[in-house]
Amino acid sequence: MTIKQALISVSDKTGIVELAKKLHQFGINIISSGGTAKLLQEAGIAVTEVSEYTNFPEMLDGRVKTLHPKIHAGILAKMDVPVHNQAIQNAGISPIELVIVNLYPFVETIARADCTLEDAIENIDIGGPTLIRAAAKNYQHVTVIIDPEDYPILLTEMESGNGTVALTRRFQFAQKAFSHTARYDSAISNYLTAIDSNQQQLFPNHLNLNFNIIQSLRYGENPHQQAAFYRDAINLPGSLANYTQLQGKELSYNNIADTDAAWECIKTFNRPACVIVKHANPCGVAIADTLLAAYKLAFATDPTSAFGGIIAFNRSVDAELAEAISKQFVEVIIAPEISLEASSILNQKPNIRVLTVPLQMQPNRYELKRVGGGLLVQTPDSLNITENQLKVVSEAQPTRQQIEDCLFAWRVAKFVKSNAIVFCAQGQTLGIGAGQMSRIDSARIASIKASQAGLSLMDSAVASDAFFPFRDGLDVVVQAGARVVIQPGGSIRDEEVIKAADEHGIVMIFTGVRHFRH
Ligand code: 93A
Repeated sequence: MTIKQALISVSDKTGIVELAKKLHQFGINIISSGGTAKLLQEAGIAVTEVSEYTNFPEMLDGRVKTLHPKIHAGILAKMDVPVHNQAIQNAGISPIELVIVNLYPFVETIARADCTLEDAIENIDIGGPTLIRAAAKNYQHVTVIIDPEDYPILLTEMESGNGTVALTRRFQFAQKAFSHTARYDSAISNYLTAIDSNQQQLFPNHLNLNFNIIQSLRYGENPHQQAAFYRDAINLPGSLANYTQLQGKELSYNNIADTDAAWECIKTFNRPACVIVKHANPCGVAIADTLLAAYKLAFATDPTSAFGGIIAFNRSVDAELAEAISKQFVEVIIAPEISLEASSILNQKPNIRVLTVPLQMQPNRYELKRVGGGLLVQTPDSLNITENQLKVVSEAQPTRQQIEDCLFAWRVAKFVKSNAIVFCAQGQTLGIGAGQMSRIDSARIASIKASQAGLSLMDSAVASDAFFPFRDGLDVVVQAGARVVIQPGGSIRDEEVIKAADEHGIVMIFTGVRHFRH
């Protein structure tokens, strides 16, 4: 069946002028909604505006444009069924055999940091999906195009088919159209179910998450496990799932998990910083005036563990830094940018995976942890304390440097698995104790690691991700050399612990919040 009439209504106007010109050459009458009609007319293409065609103006700020029986009966009529044919003829409606629509950019709108609920609602397309679904339902008679990438396919078909599109192709377009509107609606549903009537985040009775596969992985945490990497349909450009890989072997499951830990940690620093992660824990973190200085300091924390680690930076990696990193065995480098010179240096080590991700703070809506037969869901730990939230509880008062050291140690401790003990000085981690079942053991390990690396803990600051249940943990860190301790407080033995700090003559600071990470 030759296409005589087409309806075009597109938000993404890419390639539409060129397509419409071609359709016009096929002798097709083009009907088009306000903005699209204007663009085509400006390009000198003859189009009939929907409002002119229906003799009904667009109304409600464009909420009603194409929602009219004259449009929808023209799309839905089965032209080989005499009563349909007769009915539309009687109503003075002519068939529409081609529908080209793409929808209001709902997903792009909600991805914007400043998107309000009102913005999101206004970007829920009603008329567009109705056109798409009507055309897809009637694929026996109608061709539906929802993706500018399909314009060339459509034209090739029409050229070879003398103005017609083959039924198999129409069916394929209809399949694509219904998948598209389904995804569109689930993005709306996901967004809305996460908001309660008071605009607060809430946990709905039914959690409707939507993730799309990025890649299959060679295996999971272990070679006998299968695995894949998925991206949230709600796009967060500053997140690892949006990585670009510049070189290197395929990412493994463990690479991705560790790189994510490094990337989320590096994003919390304003100064040039370096985070080295091994087995999900930072094994060296530093801030300095340059990335190179930060890298050297971070590496010095624990050179043994840094071997084969994941290294993250929060600035562009330059040639000098690339030279320095090339000297060590590294699995993954991640940064917002890699300079061309740095790239050509890293290229000489083709096994190193080099990734870039835009540096943007956009926490996930939910943190998910699978448990037997269920799912634990929480909002992410995106709390970052500031200096004025600190409470000095000891007799001794902190110096400016000690406050800076504490804030740095606290930021790092948040990314270390509990129980976490982190010794720092002058923007460098000196010893990190992670993932022990008792806090005192984490404290012992942190000080052992510092001495193994030849780093002195004298006059250091130490952060503990949760309170000291007894004074013994505090005694260990003070004996190791700490002169200031930052911790949440809140233990029933706080008094005993504060007394111990005063006995030692050290500074103790409470944050009032803890950062368990299990
Ligand atoms: O506001 S709507 O839900 N109401 C409609 O009747 C309608 N018809 C088409 N949105 C509607 N559209 C959408 O308008 C299309 O899906 C397309 O995304 C957009 C094109 O508008 P314009 O041609 O005015 O730029």
